[in-house]
Amino acid sequence: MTVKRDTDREIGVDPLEVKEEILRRYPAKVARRRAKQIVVNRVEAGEQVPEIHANTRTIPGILTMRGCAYAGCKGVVLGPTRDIVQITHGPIGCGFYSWLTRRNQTRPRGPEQPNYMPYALSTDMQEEEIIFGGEKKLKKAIEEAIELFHPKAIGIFSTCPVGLIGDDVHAVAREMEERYPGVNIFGFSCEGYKGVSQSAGHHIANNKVFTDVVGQLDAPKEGQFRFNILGEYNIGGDAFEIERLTDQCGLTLHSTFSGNSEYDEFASAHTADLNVVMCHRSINYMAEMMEKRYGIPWFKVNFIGADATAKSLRKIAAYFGDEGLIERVEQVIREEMAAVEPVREDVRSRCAGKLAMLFVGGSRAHHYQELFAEIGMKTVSAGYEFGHRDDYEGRKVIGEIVIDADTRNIEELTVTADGERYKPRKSGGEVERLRDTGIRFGDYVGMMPEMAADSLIIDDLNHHEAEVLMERYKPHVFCAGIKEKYVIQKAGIPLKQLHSYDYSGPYAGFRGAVNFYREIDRLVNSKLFSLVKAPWQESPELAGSYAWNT
Ligand code: CFM
Repeated sequence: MTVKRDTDREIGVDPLEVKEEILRRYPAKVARRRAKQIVVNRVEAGEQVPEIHANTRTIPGILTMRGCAYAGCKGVVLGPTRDIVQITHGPIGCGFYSWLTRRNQTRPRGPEQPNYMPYALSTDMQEEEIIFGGEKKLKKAIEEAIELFHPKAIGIFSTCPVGLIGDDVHAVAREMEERYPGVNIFGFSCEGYKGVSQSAGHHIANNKVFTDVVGQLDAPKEGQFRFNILGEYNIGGDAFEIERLTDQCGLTLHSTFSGNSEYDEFASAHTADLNVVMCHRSINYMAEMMEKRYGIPWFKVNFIGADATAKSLRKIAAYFGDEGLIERVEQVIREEMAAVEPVREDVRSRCAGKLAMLFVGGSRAHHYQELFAEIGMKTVSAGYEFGHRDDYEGRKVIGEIVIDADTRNIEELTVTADGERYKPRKSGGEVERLRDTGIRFGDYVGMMPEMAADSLIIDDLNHHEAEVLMERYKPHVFCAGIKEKYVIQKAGIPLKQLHSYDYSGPYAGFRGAVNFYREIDRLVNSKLFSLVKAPWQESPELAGSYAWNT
């Protein structure tokens, strides 16, 4: 299939028909299940949107885009931290393929400061350990790591076989901590199969970092207006751009979970006065738990998109309520926007009216719609790989979510206020006043209320469905990951990787927005893709013969 498209025509696609066409290919039972995960959007009063089925098991046999719980824990949440030694307990492939592929960057404060990110540490489990147990080898690995690096902290990440054979990584962590006082050693039961996707791994990571790291160090950073950013992982240097901006504004970024981060920053994060949440899916648990235990309020921000960045900086300034800060933030926005606007207008003149689709993880399919809108492009279809209903419909539905066996599998911590260190950061009256200005504490609006009616929302998109979308909508750009990239491009549609950024970035903040506009301009206006001829156009069927006994 190669998609032929006329530029700038009306969309003229009935989303319901597309949904029916998708479902027609499935056996009845599969079609019934998928029907609940494919929803035509409607937005009614009170941000009410249709219910979508999400965070449930992928049907066996379907080519999903999802990853595993280990990926969500080790790769996503802890991966970007530079000075926690991270040991993958398992076969070498799990450690190797989660090593640097996400393009999270880091910048140690000086040449003498530790940075373990360039290392892939694994116990390299073999048959012998599968049969006789791997705890001995794990202890040896920890010993070696301590001798080599003298780290402050070590995380042990469990892969599937660890759970299957019953190695107790937590007992090993306790034993080794006794042997090496001063090194914080903690294990994660993040076996790949622990959940229906990497989302389970986020939750497991949040829990352990909260119980074993946050609150270990009562050392507030120097500076005014101290806050943490949760759910920003410094892909392609995004966190560097955000740090540049918050520095200019005179804010004190205490810690980022976990882009460009250090152990001590996590350990003392409870001393900051505000948490702002970028990626709601991966870290909302931490925001909630820190609020309950330490009294730190949180609200959602978005640094993807120039207007969204400006809005987020304004919200943070309003929260601290200092006139000087508010003025500085306005000045930074003015200066930065002056550089953004001419590029945006120029790119918009070539991109307006073109169509985008976004199928990414658990938050970017929402955030990046901002950037497309800024250059006049429409998002006609979007979905998450592993978002939950609250990521789609907004946090207001959390109470209605049916807890199934897979969710119950993951521990939900009971968190209470810390006797000494709980401290409300704002009085009730101040919170009310800020709410009136539009700050929604402890809330996330979700993706669907911010999307146009009739856009097609698809959870856990698969290969067959992506093909139907391409044929019917003929989008000008399709955003997804490396597993989708070449299939889509062979059909003549440019694919922008929104996980790794295709070796580019940053895309956050004002400079990031400029990078993104330019790149999308190059992609959607390139003649290259109309010249692509997929191999199957010439010979639609593969022919082959077995070499048998020759
Ligand atoms: Fe959050 Fe992320 Fe994402 Fe995510 Fe991911 Fe990612 Fe993602 Mo890939 S934490 S949910 S588990 S924003 S690695 S940096 S790009 S799928 S949309």
